Amino acid sequence: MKFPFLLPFRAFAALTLLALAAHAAPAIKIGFLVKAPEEPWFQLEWKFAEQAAKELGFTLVKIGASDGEKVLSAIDNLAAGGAQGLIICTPDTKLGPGLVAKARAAGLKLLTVDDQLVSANGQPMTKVHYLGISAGKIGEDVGKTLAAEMKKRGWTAADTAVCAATFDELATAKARTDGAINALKAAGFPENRIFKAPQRTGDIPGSFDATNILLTQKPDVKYWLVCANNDNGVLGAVRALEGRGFTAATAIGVGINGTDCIVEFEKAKPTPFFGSMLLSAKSHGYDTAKMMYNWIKDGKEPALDTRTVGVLITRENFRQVLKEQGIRD
Ligand code: FCA
Repeated sequence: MKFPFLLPFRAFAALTLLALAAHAAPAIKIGFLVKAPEEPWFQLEWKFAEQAAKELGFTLVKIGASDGEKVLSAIDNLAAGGAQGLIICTPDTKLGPGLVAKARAAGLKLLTVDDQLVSANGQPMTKVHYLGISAGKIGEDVGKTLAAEMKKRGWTAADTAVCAATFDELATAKARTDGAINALKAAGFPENRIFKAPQRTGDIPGSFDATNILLTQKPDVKYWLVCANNDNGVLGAVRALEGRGFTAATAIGVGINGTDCIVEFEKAKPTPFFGSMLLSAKSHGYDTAKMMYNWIKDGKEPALDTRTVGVLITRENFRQVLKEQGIRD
């Protein structure tokens, strides 16, 4: 070794450089909290967010939280762990103002996805960044699909009724079923044969129970058309219909998400689950994660309100469309 006296200096210089590098670019950490981690839709959102994390080089913290208390403690944990941002589909949109205050106090940038926060008076919090679906339009497409399929089969309005499994406490859900009902009415379906089955919870059991009550009240309907907030809403209704002997030949259901109905489409025998409006899990997972990353890294604020579209999938085309969208191999 020629200049042994230089060693301590070199070690010092290397350490200083490392410290400087760490200071110049703090590791980016982003939380992605979803309300129902067991549902395929949210698993796909996470999968695409993870893809962004890998490509851009940040840490993604996935959190499942089914109630408000869990959301608030998740924010504390994220802040303690050095996160700078939170993407959230909250289990309770009415947490709105409290959630915003808590995130701000914790120094977290906030981007809401899927479900928009509401203020104390129930109005959407339009100043909080949000990426969601064009709920009314997608709902209308559900209604148009149901009306077209009914016409194709030659069912009369007198023999047919609509079961709308509703979850009106969630604004995006209400906009979807309202859109479907409006499109059915616009297609000439009589309003007095459109029935709402209000769900107590936003999951499959919630719509199963609600639909069973409706079916008990309307035993004489020959054919049913079904719409709901999402695939799970239609799935619950379909299971209730099957319990009363309805089949793919006597009931038509059209869901929303296109991700939670794949198993249904893969069944050898068709069920009343006719189709679904496939949403873009990639936009909701990858794009939101990238928006948050750019916001933290370069101060590039995302658009306040972004809306995504849906495309109809059925047993006929789902394999091809899922492949095109990178959801299935
Ligand atoms: C809501 C629904 C989900 C999904 C998402 C885009 O959160 O509950 O199933 O449709 O919007």
